[in-house]
Amino acid sequence: MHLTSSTLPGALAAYGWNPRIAERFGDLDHLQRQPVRIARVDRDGCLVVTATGIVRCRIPGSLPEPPVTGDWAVARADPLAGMVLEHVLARTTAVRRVNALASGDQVLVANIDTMFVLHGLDRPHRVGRLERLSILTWDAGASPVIVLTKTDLAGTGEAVIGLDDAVAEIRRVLPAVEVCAVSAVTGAGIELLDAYLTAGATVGLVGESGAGKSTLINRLAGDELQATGETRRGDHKGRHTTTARELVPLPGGAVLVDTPGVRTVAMPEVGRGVSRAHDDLESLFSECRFRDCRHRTEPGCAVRAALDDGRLDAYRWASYQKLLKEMAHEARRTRERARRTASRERRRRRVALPPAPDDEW
Ligand SMILES: Nc1nc2c(ncn2[C@@H]2O[C@H](COP(=O)(O)OP(=O)(O)OP(=O)(O)O)[C@@H](O)[C@H]2O)c(=O)[nH]1
Ligand SMILES: [Mg+2]
Ligand SMILES: [Zn+2]
Repeated sequence: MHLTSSTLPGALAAYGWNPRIAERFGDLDHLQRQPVRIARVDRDGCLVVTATGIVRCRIPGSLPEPPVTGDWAVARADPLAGMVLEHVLARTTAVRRVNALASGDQVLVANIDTMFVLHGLDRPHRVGRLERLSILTWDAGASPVIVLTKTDLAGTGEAVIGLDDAVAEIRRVLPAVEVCAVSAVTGAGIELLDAYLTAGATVGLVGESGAGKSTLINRLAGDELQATGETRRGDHKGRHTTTARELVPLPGGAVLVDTPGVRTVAMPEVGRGVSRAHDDLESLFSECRFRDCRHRTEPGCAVRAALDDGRLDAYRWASYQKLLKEMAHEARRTRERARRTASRERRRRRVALPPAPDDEW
């Protein structure tokens, strides 16, 4: 039997296979070469989904870039080495983080359509973090949805933030992003997520350790597929239970990507994500009288005018400025670090750099 895009996909159907993907593979008229999706990457290779199931696959050193969870690739069955990755398809979306230890960014998850950015009501609200994760998602070419979790705790001693306050603050700072509130324990609000979980869609989940990513995945899957961990008493911090990025198929045909908890969110240099989050605000800039207006005391400043007549929320403007300032600061630091790393590299050629810690985005 020839494995062609018309005779596939078998097990691939549950892992985000869709007509667009089929087209990108074309016809692989070979028994030995077949389309696969990377389900998980670990130290000595990866797990890939093939038409006939999940198998271990070798990653040859000759690949120009390492594969990441969510990648689509062509693999061949080698009589001696088993499955070997041959090449990785160009990514439709790629969530990146700044990699301070090596030059360039590092891709974390590939080919997601939507990212659920989770935050639990049992944790102090830091809207800046949700904003950064949303911007990273837009930068990747995917759409963020902020998911407030643990709504069953609202009004109890366990919740440290109010649901309405949290939603109001997100809407104020990030009016462009969708917000859903759910409880993975009672199932309340879960149906709000259905709109994104269509057959063939890939949805990533990010958030601090303990935010409830794996619990939500289990709820959506209707099965205890992913390990979950109690949060610490007192500050409700998570225990970094999930340690790898991993594809989890849902009964309805969507596939989720569970990820390890996020500690810090380092931003790449200002990209399209910021404009996606704040295009209404940034469009004011073109109305300022001076092209180089700094929106402080300049005459004819459209931002000042909008602040004065209430069209622009002062809190949002302050938070936007804070974001840009922090990002500029980080970009400087990253460039400086990259420069130092590069010169150290030149001095000590062939000394391998340690990999970046997996859970720091
Ligand atoms: N009350 C309540 N508890 C929840 C809810 N969702 C998750 N939890 C609890 O929160 C704790 C952490 O959940 P996990 O799903 O392990 O969190 P995670 O985001 O996957 O964490 P890491 O894998 O460490 O990044 C567990 O004790 C869950 O039972 C919820 O909707 N309501
Ligand atoms: Mg987890
Ligand atoms: Zn101005």
